[in-house]
Amino acid sequence: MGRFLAILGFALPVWGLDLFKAIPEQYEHMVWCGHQVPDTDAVVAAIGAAELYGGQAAIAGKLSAETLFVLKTCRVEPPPFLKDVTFKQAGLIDFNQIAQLPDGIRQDQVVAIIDHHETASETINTHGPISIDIRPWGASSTIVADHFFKQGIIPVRETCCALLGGILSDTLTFSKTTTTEYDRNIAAKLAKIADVKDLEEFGHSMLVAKSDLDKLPAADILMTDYKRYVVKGKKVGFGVAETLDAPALLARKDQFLKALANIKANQQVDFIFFSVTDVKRQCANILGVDAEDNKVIQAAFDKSAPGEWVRLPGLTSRKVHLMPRIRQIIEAF
Ligand SMILES: [Mn+2]
Repeated sequence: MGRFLAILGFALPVWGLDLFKAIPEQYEHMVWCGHQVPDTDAVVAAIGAAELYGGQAAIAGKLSAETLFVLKTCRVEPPPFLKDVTFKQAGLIDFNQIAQLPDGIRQDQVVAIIDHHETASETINTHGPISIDIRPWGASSTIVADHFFKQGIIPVRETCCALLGGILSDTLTFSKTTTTEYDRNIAAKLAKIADVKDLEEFGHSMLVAKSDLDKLPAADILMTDYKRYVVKGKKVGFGVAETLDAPALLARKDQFLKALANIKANQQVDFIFFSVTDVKRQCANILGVDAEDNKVIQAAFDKSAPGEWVRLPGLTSRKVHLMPRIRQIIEAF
């Protein structure tokens, strides 16, 4: 009987995480983690989720210059690497795709997902029902902050500042087409608590930190915001560098071609793309490395120049503008 109760006691919270009612003391064993290559939104939303629901935040890869800037500005400690954490259950932040699952998390450990991305053909599979909250908002940080406020809980000031950074990062200070009224309203609320007076200035400083890429090798720039996808069984890698100084990166085309070829060979992806996204001119500049990649670019955007950047004015979001077209083409091959 005692054993039975013990099993029951352990079994109880397994599939029971309620995103709408935080019980932090029940989930101390949990880890909250974003996609393999962390961006600011994924990192700070995981920090927020751990504060609200219990457990701890972790990261699966190196932090970007922008994320380090936000954490430093907000006086928040960077989360530890996932491998240093022991945990029983996991909450996924800012992704739902198997291809983006960090090493060290098994699909059957996942009890919650908070995200704002498409559910394509390769969404996580679990053994039981889990809590999933995916909303078409500008940032996962907005969704986490909304859970705090709806439950009448105020995040600590440092977390408010960090979540604000996550929203400004993903929406490029409300300039992206993915921005919603929720992002603006919740950002204003967070800014008030964190005592951040000038959102434009905070967002701009983040962009400057992000654009400081001169000293980085091409391969590192390519991997700073790199996502993996599986489309109809084909592996796709797609790196993005959003920058205020696009010309400096565009001039390094030969280095990027070499880096793309290396990554394609090492990761054995079927397609690889890289976009230097020019924030000033609101324009993606996409590069593929071989005939297969260029065929996809040609079909998706009706433009191609093998070995050259393909300029795509008005297209800035990998999630909304670039990846859906690429996905469509690869699915139709
Ligand atoms: Mn995000």
